[in-house]
Amino acid sequence: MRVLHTADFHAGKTLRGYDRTPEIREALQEIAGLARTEKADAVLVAGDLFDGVNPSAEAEAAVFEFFLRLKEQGIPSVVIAGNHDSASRLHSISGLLTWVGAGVVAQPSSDPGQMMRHVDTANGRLVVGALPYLSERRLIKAAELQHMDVGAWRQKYREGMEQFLRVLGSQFEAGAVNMLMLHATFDGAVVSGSERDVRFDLEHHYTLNTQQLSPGAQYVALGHIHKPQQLSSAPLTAYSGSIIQLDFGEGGEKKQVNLVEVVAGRPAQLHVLPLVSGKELRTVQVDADNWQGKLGELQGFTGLAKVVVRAQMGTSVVGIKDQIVAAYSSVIAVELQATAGDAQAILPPGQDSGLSLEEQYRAYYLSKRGEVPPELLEAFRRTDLHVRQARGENL
Ligand SMILES: [Mn+2]
Repeated sequence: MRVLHTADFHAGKTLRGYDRTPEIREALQEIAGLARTEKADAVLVAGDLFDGVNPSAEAEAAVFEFFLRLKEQGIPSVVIAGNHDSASRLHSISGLLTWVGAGVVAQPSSDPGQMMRHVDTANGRLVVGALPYLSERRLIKAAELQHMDVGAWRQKYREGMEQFLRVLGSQFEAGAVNMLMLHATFDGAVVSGSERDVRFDLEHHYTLNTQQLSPGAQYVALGHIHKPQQLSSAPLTAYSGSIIQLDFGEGGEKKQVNLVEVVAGRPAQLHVLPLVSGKELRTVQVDADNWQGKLGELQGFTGLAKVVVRAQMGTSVVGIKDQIVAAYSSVIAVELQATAGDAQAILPPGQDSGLSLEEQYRAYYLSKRGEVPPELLEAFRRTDLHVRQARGENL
């Protein structure tokens, strides 16, 4: 049996106002094509089909077209909701999607049968324990939080998830190919570099361990982390990653889908199928007083670029942004970076500096009192992180 695993489409994604949906649609067409040419018996989609809970019509068209293509090719699929998806919206169309052969599990259930999907293929029976994204907030009641430290909170999340995984594993069938699929962060996962400080995010993130996975699973299909990677070989566990480079942190990253070759009762084999759709993302660093020369590398660049301008003390940066954008059509973002002592180089108040919240805070502190003490910066980051988590701005 051949099972194609993909995830993290993020249809509807915009990057600094630039709509990525056409590229995502093209990548989905590429994947449907691979499913046919690689003779996949089934396709697994491990969450984050959409970038937001209220996707654009174009985003919906791209995703629904994908499932229609699979249907035309006679390839069934199993789908879970990710943290970016609206679980209730996906649930509301799950009945319709069943008609094109897509078995959707949008919400976790106390009844394990509701989270199992069975696919009878020409090459045997596939059983998938499908656990959609489960927010830590939903798992741990708010009332409990006030009396628990963060470590206990994380432990509780792990135990709760482990219970779900154990129950799903108990539904596996002898004589069938058994797999798990979930949308979560695992210990040891390597994240893409990011515009935001994802390393910090991960340290404070709720994580699972591959040792918590049912040994009966012949393959564990993961979604959530955008950098494709294999996490463990027993059980065989992997992220397929996002299908295009979604933000500048993923710039230059090779994207892929995973093809799993497996028969009942035997170890599975994982094959990487590279994807070629989607624009390349690139970040270029230049100095404010000498930006023209360095930007030469963007000549003929057909991807999307971000330019980081390092501003020296006393250098005027007013107008640079407009000049760069006018000169290079691939540039969709220009950021100004002030190093210690350069706070005054930032644009006059009221203008969009292009700095992250943390950079703005550092610049502000610098202009008032000097270098930010590390503990204070740490506290600021943590607050910012909690605000973003509360908004659901995860990975
Ligand atoms: Mn994602």
